[in-house]
Amino acid sequence: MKELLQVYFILGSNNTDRDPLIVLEEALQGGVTLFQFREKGDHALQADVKVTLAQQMKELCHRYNVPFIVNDDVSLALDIGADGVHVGQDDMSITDIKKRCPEDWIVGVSATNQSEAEKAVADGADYIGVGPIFGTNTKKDAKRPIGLSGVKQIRAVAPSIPIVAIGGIQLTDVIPLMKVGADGVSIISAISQSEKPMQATQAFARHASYFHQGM
Ligand code: TPS
Repeated sequence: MKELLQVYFILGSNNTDRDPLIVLEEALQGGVTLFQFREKGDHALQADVKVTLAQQMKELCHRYNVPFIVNDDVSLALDIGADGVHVGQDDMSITDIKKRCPEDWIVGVSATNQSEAEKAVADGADYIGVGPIFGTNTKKDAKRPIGLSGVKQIRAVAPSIPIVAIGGIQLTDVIPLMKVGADGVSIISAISQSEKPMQATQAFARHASYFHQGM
């Protein structure tokens, strides 16, 4: 799991002005290790159109052997045969998801503080998305940024759960975040808004794997 979290890319149709399938393919070519489909916010696709995009993104990810995770929408994830879901604190509980989902599903949850992280561990989450680390324009209802020290505090009470850091992350943040206990980084805009998503992803992948191999 920790290896899969190295470069965790998240994308929805409104995170780019380009064709999201092209942006996703370029990112996959650059070395995304895990992908999350997150169709939320202004002009988010609904119903059939959302299902079709999810299906196409899943097929694309699988062509690159990258697991496909759905944000929040457990029914959609089950319907299209996703590899897991990511939920927030206000979404379906890990316990309820585990009752409905295949045994090998990857189930992740967002955590902003130590108590949310401890609960995620107790509930059997496969990983936690820790953040927002920095300010982010991508998520409208984002909580207050927790910084590097927030990751350090969560790592102290949850020594072994896989942690991915998220929120306003840029390339130069990768090594400092991994030094305080993150196993990888999750990114939307630094890849989706990049003019060259493949090169941007490659650079994230190099930084993250450099750390994994023991710097
Ligand atoms: C793995 N979340 C926290 S900050 C943020 C999101 C979507 C915006 C990042 O965008 N952890 C995981 N998945 C999630 N969906 C969340 C947390 C929630 P940017 O990189 O553009 O700042």
